[in-house]
Amino acid sequence: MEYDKNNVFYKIINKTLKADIVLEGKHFLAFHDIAPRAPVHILIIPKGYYVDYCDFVENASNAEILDLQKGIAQIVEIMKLKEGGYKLLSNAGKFKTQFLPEAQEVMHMHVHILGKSSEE
Ligand code: DGP
Repeated sequence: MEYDKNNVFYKIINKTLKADIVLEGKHFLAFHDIAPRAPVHILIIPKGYYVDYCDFVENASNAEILDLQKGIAQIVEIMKLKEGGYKLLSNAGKFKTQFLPEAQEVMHMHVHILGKSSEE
């Protein structure tokens, strides 16, 4: 699937739409999900334009891939998620299951980081 710039994360990267940003790296942005499904629900996205996880891993540079992976670990640290545990989820396409009923809604690669801060 071709990347379509008509999506909200493209606007967040290009600062035409505001987001509650938690962390910015050279190649990624991490911000609070607008409709949180956990006490802590962060989205981490590459600044480069990739549709989904496979597009990202197949076409991004090693520096972009490493930066995003390290960014996830930094978010876990910053939001204090280690003690209580956390989940990582990246929706791609229209697949749904009973316990994870959402398909991909925003066609810009993103990873959901879900958990509960040990400070709460
Ligand atoms: P997915 O189903 O994996 O494509 O989830 C997309 C997520 O993006 C969903 O949890 C809601 C979130 N989202 C959609 N629009 C916005 C927005 O404008 N701002 C923020 N912060 N999150 C958004």
